[in-house]
Amino acid sequence: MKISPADTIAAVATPPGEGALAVIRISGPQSLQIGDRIFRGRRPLSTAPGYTLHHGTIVNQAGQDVDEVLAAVFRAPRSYTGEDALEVSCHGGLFVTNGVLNAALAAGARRAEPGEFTRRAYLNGKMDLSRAEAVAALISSRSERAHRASLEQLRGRLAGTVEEMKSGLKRLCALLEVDLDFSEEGISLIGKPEIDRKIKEAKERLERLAETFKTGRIYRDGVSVVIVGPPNAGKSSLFNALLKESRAIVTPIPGTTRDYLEETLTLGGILYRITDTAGLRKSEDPIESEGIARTFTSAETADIVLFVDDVGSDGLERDALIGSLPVTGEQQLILVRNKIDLRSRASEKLPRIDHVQLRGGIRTEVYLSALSGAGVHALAEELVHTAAGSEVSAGETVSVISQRHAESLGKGARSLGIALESLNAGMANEFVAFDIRESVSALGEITGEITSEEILNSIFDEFCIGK
Ligand SMILES: Nc1nc2c(ncn2[C@@H]2O[C@H](COP(=O)(O)OP(=O)(O)OP(=O)(O)O)[C@@H](O)[C@H]2O)c(=O)[nH]1
Ligand SMILES: [Mg+2]
Repeated sequence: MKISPADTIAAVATPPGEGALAVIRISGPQSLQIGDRIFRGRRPLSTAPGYTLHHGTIVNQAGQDVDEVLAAVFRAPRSYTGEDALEVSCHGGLFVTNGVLNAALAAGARRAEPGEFTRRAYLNGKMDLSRAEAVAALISSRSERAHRASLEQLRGRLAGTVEEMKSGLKRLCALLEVDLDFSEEGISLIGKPEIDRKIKEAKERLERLAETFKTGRIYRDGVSVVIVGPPNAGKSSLFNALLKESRAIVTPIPGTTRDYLEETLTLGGILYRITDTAGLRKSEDPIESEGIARTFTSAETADIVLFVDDVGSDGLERDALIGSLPVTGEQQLILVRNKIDLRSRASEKLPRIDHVQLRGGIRTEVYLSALSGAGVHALAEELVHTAAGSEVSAGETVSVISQRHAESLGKGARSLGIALESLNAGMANEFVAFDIRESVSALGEITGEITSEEILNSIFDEFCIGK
């Protein structure tokens, strides 16, 4: 991205399509002069104070009226970007918004790159990098928890925690270095056990924070759940029951589902991407075989695998089938015993959840009827419980939503690990301090104190234009 802060940039900030209103954003040193060229109102915008609204008409290069608008004037540094800026609210619709944008471009503005407004806000010190990233996350959040996590980051929760840890580590460095100055005189300001404890504490905190990314990822991307099992087990029926709509075709013929189907669903504020797949069996039919191959692929990448079988089916066959799935220890497997309504004894017709002790660990077994709906709600609760179970934040209220942040936190923790080793190997304080400083600079990457152009590009390229 070529960026010159001397450019004045413009973009439509609202989504394309028809709407009651749309906003065109203009930011940069020439904003108000460009405003004067395209806006006809009671007074020239360049004479207006910041935070004022003006009613008028946008006129294009050919002198034609484009739309009747409201223009908001912002003066540096009191704007989103920290520059002089204009926000023109016009009527929605592609033709009008493009008309206003084109008028601004013809009057000297340049089309903004994706994320350029927020990038400028960051470069002008209006927000730290973690907050700038939170803007993108907030816009793209699709569930309540994703929204909450990104809003907290936008409000600087992560930046605050990181700053606090950085100053603690810097203090420790200072103590170690002062100690270095006096060590010849045999005075020690801080004992080794104390240093050891402080470094360890900080390292563990960084590790815990990095760990919250797992949950953060769940909030941001949602949880993927794949329904697998033998043909006719009632997978599609369960898929429909969870979605509360008749989305997948259900028939008594085994092999009904050929290709997989994916839908989203929100449970307990978390977004779930649920996939119904083709039943697992040996098949001569090339279409069905391809469907089954896809079932394996889906199972491989899922967070949660729901293995559905008929409650009356043979356990050995089922376990062999489960064993053939590419499910790792990182993934959760829930066994769904379906069709309890067909059981003869009244007590067996009741839905329930069992936690069965197996050699490899505990397996959750949910007894339900996808047909009658009995037990489906309990399964939904179990799904929320399973996803929330990975909230291993252990008292952390901040959750990391960006991989970049998780990596920097991990890097910071590793440097502290090296500092601990140096300390315990009896190395001089300056070596210990050096590694602590490394950790501080890894943390600095999160808030953007230390960043390369490359990192900035990768962050802001993900933004939409106009943001
Ligand atoms: N009695 C009873 N029948 C069920 C239940 N769930 C599903 N069925 C029936 O079982 C048959 C197969 O259901 P599907 O949902 O199509 O099964 P599937 O696992 O998707 O099957 P394939 O797509 O062929 O792999 C249908 O006739 C369903 O009505 C249940 O809980 N009780
Ligand atoms: Mg099916």
